[in-house]
Amino acid sequence: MKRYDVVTIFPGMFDALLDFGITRRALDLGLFELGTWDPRDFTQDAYRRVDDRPYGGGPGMVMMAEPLQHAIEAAVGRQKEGGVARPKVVLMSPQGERLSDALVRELVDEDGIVFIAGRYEGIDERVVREYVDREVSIGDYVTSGGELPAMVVIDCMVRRLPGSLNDAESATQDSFSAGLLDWPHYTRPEAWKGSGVPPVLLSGNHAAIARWRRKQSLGRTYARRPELLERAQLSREDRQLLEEYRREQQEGQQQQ
Ligand code: 4FV
Repeated sequence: MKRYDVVTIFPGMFDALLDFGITRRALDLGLFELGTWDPRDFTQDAYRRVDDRPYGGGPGMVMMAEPLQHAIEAAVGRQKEGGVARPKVVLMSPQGERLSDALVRELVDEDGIVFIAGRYEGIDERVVREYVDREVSIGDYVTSGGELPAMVVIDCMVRRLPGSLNDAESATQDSFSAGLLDWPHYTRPEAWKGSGVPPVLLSGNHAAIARWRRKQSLGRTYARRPELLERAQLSREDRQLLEEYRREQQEGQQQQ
């Protein structure tokens, strides 16, 4: 069982993970536990203040060190009580390592993680130095808080926990782990708005279907994310499939 704790001033946001879909079922199966720790609960003042103006001036507010200190220490303490020898503290921030399938696979090996979900302009840097083991970013843009980014990471990890996905679901897992984009999907009805389904998918010929799907993954990755293709280990057959895809695309364009 994995233990995830989140330091957040909006604990209710995590119901989105706990009450729906695959993560809800994984929780019910006891594959992971999730706790939330609100820094406001660790304040002494009547206003339960967790933010203050930045030293050096400038816009916005910064999350104060003390409420965070007590919330982080309480979360780490809970992890150790639960048998996690060395809980990792992960700060979600745009300054972090870019989240990828590879980083998800690394993080899912941790027995316990305490996520810090910042708000405002960010958290006091001394807290980062004192407690944070890794900073992780979900992308080069700014969200209004670290909660949604933390949920993205937790969702990606929980999907990888053994027993979390049934066979049908695990299929979707493979695309990025193979380093390629996914192939296109079709379902009933066979005809929709005058457009049909690629005949190979109706052929029942599983080898031909697998070949078509691999070609689509390679071709779409080449067209949309060529940098992924550079990192993918392509077989000689893959190169042939890609050549075939490109030729078909060109022929398709010439016919238009
Ligand atoms: C973010 C990201 C992110 C920055 C200030 C929260 C916000 C605010 N976290 N990947 N991109 N965080 O934008 O992880 O406190």
